[in-house]
Amino acid sequence: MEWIDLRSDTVTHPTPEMRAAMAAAPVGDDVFGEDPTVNRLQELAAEKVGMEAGLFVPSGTMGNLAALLTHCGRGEEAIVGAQSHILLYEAGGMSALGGIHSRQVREQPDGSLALQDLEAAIRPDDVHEPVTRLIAIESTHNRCGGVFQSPAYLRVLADFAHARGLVVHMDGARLFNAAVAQGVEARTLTAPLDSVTFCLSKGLCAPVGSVLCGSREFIARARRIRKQLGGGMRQAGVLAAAGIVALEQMIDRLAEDHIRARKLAEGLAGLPFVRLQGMPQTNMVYFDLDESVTLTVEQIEARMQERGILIHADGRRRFRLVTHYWIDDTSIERTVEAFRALLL
Ligand code: TLP
Repeated sequence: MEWIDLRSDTVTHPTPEMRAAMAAAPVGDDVFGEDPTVNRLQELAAEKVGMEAGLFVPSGTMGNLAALLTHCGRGEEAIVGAQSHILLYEAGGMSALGGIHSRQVREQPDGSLALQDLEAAIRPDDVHEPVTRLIAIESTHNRCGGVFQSPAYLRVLADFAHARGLVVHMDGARLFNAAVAQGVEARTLTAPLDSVTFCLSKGLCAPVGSVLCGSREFIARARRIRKQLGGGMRQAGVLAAAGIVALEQMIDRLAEDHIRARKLAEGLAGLPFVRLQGMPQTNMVYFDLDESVTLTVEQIEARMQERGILIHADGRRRFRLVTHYWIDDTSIERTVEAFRALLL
């Protein structure tokens, strides 16, 4: 049976071009800065996001953590979205490992952080309070439905933060989904910001890795933090080689994933018991099942699995389905049909 795996775009496997590039990659010791393939990936990444330098890291989580530990000192505060991945799904790394205090601001339905909420969250200069240092923004925003932030908003956010002596870090795990969905270059979104992490291993299909980008001075400091975290890799060029293919060949095709997510959402919206969170902007379809459905989400997951479809519940009645390179038109039709057969 061929699996249809809609649990995440993290399940993607490397393409044949990536495997070939990995086999042929020239390598060196990257802790010494001597791996030519890693260096090429980092330069390419920095160029894509309009920043001076990049740092190859094993995961999006490490990229975000290294950014926060580089920008913020112990007892300082990072303003994060209440639904953000950094806050909810990174095992509290910033506080556990960096002593960084989080201040949570509720996202708007479009995933943005409202400037008036940010203004209210910034601490005054008062010895009782932590020092606000950073604002983290997520785009695309996972729990808000894979929604993206516009270049105009990001510019305003950066100006707002800089005028108050703060920095902006973007968790851009799916930055290129955000760019492709808006028909803009990634750098148009990120250039005003202070740092960004993006992932090579999600919709872009590389097997491992993310890149943290920022100024040359910031990345030099982040490099030492990566070493502290155990993320200094040696002949990592075999991994970076797949990342280069990801950046050179896999960005534009993300548009296909967005079209399929929309088709999936339209198909599911035609079923009476489905409440869509909204029409997908990128590759994520979030929906709730109404109370008329008597099966639990665990039973639904198991029955779908019997039909060769892997899905992931995200709450008592909520699912998130994610499209990616290994999901084709037939997968979408089969999934809608399976939901219909199971629940009608
Ligand atoms: N997200 C995963 C799970 O952790 C939830 C997924 O399946 O979507 N930022 C964002 C916005 C993410 O969605 C993720 C992964 C990360 C960071 C972390 O990336 P990794 O898994 O490489 O550490």
